[in-house]
Amino acid sequence: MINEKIRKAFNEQINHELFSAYLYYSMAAYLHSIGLDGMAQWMHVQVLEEMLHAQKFFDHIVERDGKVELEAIEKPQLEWISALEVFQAAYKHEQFISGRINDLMKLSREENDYASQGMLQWFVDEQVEEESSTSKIARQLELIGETGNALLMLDKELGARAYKPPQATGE
Ligand code: OFO
Repeated sequence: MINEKIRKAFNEQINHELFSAYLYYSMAAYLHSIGLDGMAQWMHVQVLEEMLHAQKFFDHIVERDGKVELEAIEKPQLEWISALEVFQAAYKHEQFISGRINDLMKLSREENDYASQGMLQWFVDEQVEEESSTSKIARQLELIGETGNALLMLDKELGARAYKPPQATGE
């Protein structure tokens, strides 16, 4: 049985993960609106990954006989000034999520919840990847600027990203 403090904190994290999906959906819509369909595709894959993150917390609560309680999802930002600003914002958001995951790990240690720590370690590793990918794209956009062939080439490259469904292990 999951302890009440952890159950509440994980419920809140489901909301953060669903908001992440919603934010990246909004970023995809903006990127489509300025003609960068490849970068929008990259964001669509990110949306699916965020849904999977929410599902992992949902499943963990249910498997340990807890009740999931969903809250309203905040409205995301709708406009940015450039693709660079989008990816800088995505990087900043991922840093915020890493902080949340670290707080959850700290709580699960204080509560001696070893089952949660195992699950959260997957997220600790995932956040290293999420911060790295968004920061790398933001740095590339800083280098190449807002227009020109290099921007279109990066757009094409990012458009090749495909969603990889989780393995049978549940990860
Ligand atoms: Fe982007 O890692 Fe979940 O929120």
